[in-house]
Amino acid sequence: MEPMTITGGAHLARALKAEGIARVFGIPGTHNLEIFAQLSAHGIDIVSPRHEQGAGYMADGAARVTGEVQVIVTTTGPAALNALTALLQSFTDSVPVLLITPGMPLTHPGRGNGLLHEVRNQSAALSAVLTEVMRVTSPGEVSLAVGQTLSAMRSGRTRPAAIEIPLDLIETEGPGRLHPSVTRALPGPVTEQIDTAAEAIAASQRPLIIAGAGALGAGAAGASCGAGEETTALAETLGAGIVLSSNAKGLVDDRAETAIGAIGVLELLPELTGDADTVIAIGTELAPSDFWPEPLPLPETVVRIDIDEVQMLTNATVTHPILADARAATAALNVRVTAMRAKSATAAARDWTADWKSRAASAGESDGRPWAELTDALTTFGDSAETPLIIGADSTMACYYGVQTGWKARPGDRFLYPAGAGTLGYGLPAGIGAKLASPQARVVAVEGDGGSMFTIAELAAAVQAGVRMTLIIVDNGGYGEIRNEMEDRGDTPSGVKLTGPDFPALARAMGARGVHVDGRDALLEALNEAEAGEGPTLIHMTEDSRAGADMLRG
Ligand SMILES: Cc1ncc(C[n+]2csc(CCOP(=O)(O)OP(=O)(O)O)c2C)c(N)n1
Ligand SMILES: [Mg+2]
Repeated sequence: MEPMTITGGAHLARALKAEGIARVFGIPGTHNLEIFAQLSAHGIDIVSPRHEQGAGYMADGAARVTGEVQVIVTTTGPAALNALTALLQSFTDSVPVLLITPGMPLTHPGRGNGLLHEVRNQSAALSAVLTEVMRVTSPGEVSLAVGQTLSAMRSGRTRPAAIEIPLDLIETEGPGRLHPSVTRALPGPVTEQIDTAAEAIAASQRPLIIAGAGALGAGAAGASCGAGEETTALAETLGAGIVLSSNAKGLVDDRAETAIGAIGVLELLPELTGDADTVIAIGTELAPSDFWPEPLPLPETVVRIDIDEVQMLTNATVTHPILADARAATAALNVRVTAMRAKSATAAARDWTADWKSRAASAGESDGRPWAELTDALTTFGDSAETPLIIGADSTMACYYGVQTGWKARPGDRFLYPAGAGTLGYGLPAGIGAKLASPQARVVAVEGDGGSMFTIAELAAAVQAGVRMTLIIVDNGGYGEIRNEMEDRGDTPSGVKLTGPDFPALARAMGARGVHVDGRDALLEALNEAEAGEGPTLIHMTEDSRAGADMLRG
């Protein structure tokens, strides 16, 4: 804690180390040399992504599976802006990634003088995406910025943030001390809110729980996390079904009687929510990017558990707000409801839930048919070991129509999906970050032939870091979803057909293994071989779909 007179870069590394940051994802440049020197001097590991967007997605994946703040380091201008898309993804999905970047110097020789990497207003660009952006003004202030920013990032709803250090301060010495972060404990539920909510739902006939990644809390991937057990217990007490957002997969067992599944893309979802007489929303934005069919009708009784007060007014008319930690609130609600709930009501609700579970399963199977072999292989692969399976997903049909609904996740598994921003090229780097942060887990990324090319360079980073994981590329000859949308509008598809590389050969050129497979059994065998080997493996497969029939085979 004692004051030291050191460079801004040294203040940064010292503060990060004191905050327990053991690894950063970063790319060095002329403006951040002192930062890299100090990170190394302080024993902080550096992972080398091949693009700043990859760095951001890696950090995002690592943060999602650990619930802990992850740090990326870029240089000024293009590098920081390259990371901004990834930070947008983290912001829209409430993931705590901290960007550290140099900025234009404090003492600047004038506007637009053509300094290397000059940006007119870099912090304004960051502020357009992030709510927490600090530009420091002295070397010693760097550690204060770290302490304050981490305090905010570790309290309440987690979100990404940025600290910009004017590049002249990075190498300038100045006095400063450590300012350790202070974290606000999640609020426990208010008894009165629990009591009135419990009363409202105890008599429900058709109760439905909708859970989002907020219900996972900061729970690390593993057997039981967040409010998973409590959510299942409440569903059992009520006879309610549970619908999950994409990123809440792994909160509960997809095969449980109470689990209707991650069906945010199914057209029947509004019928289900409209048929319910009570909805209990736990840690979910109820956002259009999570639950696609619009509008999503909600019943008169809506109980909402969230730690963000603003969410209480967003995307729903909430009759019973419970502003509290999901786990504690769900547990308290269950205790109260158990005391009041009639057995006959639970039995009747259970039949209603079973009916919807089977309707959703048929609809999911029908929408997911082109990816049935993929999802079946992933379920069998997941079941073959006790360790959690983490899927790094992408904005491809194979993920949102296929794996999201079809893969049977177990409690503790994870589906890292770029839901809010819907970016492309997320799955592979997110998977790399997840594996580095959670080495005991098994990691499979699933990407389309289009999206994968956005960040395929990160396969080289995975090889270098010795990351054992699999990347499955589902090839339909181009931007399949967009092609279908064009056709549905009556347009002649344009700009969507892609002549891809020889994916397995590309992987081998980067030092990874690369194979092509046909069918479920060959895929499963390749997944097992990849898991038994070292480093990353790319598995290429083709898709038998409407888009594939035209672009791949047409
Ligand atoms: C960064 C970014 N650019 C463009 C898009 C628009 N977009 C959404 S889906 C898609 C097609 C992706 O193709 P692919 O990964 O092969 O998946 P497919 O649709 O074929 O299943 C595109 C271009 C996007 N979501 N993100
Ligand atoms: Mg495609």
